[in-house]
Amino acid sequence: MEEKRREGLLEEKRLFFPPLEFRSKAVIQNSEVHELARDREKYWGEQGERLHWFKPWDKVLEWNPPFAKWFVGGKLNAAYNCLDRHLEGARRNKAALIFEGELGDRRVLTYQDLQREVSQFANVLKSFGVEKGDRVTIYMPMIPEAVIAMLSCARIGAAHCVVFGGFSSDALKDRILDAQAKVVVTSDGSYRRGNIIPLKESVDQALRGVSCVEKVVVIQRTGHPVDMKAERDVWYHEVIRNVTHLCPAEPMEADDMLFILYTSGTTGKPKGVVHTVGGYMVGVSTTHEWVFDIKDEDVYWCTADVGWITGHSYLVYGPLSNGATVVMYEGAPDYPEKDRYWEIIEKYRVTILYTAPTAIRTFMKWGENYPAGRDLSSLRLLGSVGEPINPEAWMWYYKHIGGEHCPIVDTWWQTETGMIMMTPVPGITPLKPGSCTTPFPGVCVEIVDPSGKPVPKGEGGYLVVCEPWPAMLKTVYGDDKRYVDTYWSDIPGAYFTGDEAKWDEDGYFWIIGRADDVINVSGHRIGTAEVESALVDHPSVAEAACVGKTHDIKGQSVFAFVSVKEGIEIGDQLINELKSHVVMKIGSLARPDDVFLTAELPKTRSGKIMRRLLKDIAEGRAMGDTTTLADATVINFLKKNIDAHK
Ligand code: 6R9
Repeated sequence: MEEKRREGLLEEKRLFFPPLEFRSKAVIQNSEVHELARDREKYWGEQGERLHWFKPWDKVLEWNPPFAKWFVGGKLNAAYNCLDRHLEGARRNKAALIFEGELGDRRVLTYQDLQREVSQFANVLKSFGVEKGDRVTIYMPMIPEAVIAMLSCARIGAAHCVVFGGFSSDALKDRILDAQAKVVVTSDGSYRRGNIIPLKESVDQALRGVSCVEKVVVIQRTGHPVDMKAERDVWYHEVIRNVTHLCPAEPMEADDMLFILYTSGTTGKPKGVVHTVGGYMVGVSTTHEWVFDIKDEDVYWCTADVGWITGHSYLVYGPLSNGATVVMYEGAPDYPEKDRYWEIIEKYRVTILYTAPTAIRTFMKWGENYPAGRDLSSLRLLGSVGEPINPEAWMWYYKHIGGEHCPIVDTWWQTETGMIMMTPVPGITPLKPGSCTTPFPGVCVEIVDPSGKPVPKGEGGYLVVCEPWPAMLKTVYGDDKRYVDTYWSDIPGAYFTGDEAKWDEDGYFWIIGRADDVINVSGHRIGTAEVESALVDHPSVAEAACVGKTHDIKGQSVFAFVSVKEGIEIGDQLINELKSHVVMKIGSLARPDDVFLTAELPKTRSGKIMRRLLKDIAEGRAMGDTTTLADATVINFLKKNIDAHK
């Protein structure tokens, strides 16, 4: 796929126009919106008006490259904008969250319910000494309390750091320490395919030797026995009892921190991406309304976990700021049956579905009988995010889920961009299967060569953002230098996304994939350096190098080449041990599908591991130029043994 896109073999000519029925009712019908947003500051200033400000801003943007301040002088609160604002009118008793548990249990929270519980929990956090600017780590399953905890932090001005529940205790510990969190919010466990994942146990392990965390709040979800440490650990249902639901929302400077979210990069240490209140809220609120064409009567379902940026921006802050009804599902798509998603859509009459290509490819594999057995006629719009969607999967989604009448919004963006950056605007943009089409109004994205010069249409290069945008990250937590080095140093004058892309004669963008050492496994970013350092941590390993291998369902999988220390026996047992070691250090999402053991890794004469060759080997294709190799016997060994490995 990646190769096909790069070499231009992907000749996708099909064009799908917005159905008249959709277009005539769309939020955005004026096809000139992109033109009208040319004056970016004016445009984003107008969009700022959609929020409630305690104090209006003085200036839309202050730009000291590469540091931006949006809505300077303005004061607002994200939780207030997601909740309180909706309580005055008809939305007060509207469902904000429709939660469906894996076991089939359901909970509906209206805007009023949510506002009350968020205010109560905000008061609980305050009683634990959490103040504006403090950090709270949230390590939770997909249950309403995860959203409640996030909004409670936002209400009092503490920054939340949500860590995906699939991360191991080691990974959790790194993130708690980097953020110096004061409180951890977790649950006893979470359900996955009927099994219990013991989250509290991971928290206990993570907190060994950690002194910054003063309290651990535990939500009872599974009810299995857990250890509660005296003084430190408290049950959510106990501490929230009898707490007042009056808690004024803290007026925050637009540029204050709303949250930190960790993401993988090219080095072993995950980066704490910092998002601010004002710009982020304006960015996600605007894009959520325009891209998902959101109306009051919609039932909107985003399948992403709150542990990822998609969960933050398009399960919590975007939709709630727009007063939407959001479906939240706890479990796996194949539990108890492979039609669980379609059952949920049928049950709640979902109108908008936002999911990932890896899920769509999995559904394709399971076959169209599953969706065909359910009534999906309520759907009117579909979305995709996380990785390039291949045209076959796009067509399947369009036909078998959307019944050939729902536009698909393929949305390109990142943890760092905070908001959708490239996407169709569904009422006006003709769609090409596999292309995220064009930049969102008010966003400037370009494809450039290494010197920063835009490449002509029909060609490819590095994907950059050339103007500041409201939901852009403020910095890397505690490390401005890393922010500058990582994003603003490769391409002169622009933010480098780390992606490679092409644009066609019509100006449509086609993402090829990551240009850096990041592997996209099922839409999750895995840094090769992170997996490598997990492997090298094992006592038998001398050196490790990982590459991404094309995978039918996951997009890419991790392929690890490992050289072992002298005297270590090579065999299946060690391979399994190494895979488990990576799971323990990072989490199962980083488990290598392949581990190839070797005595030596191929290196250049200057000692650099030749990843390009490893990638050729992993993909099973002819090897490129090997002349710079220090020792050709290494590669011959790899070549010979890779067949045995298959
Ligand atoms: C939102 C999110 C970001 C990376 C990004 C790119 C890939 C995301 C995509 C896409 C092609 C799309 N990506 N959306 N590639 N088409 N529609 O996924 O954030 O987890 O930070 O990942 O994902 O490579 O650079 P994040």
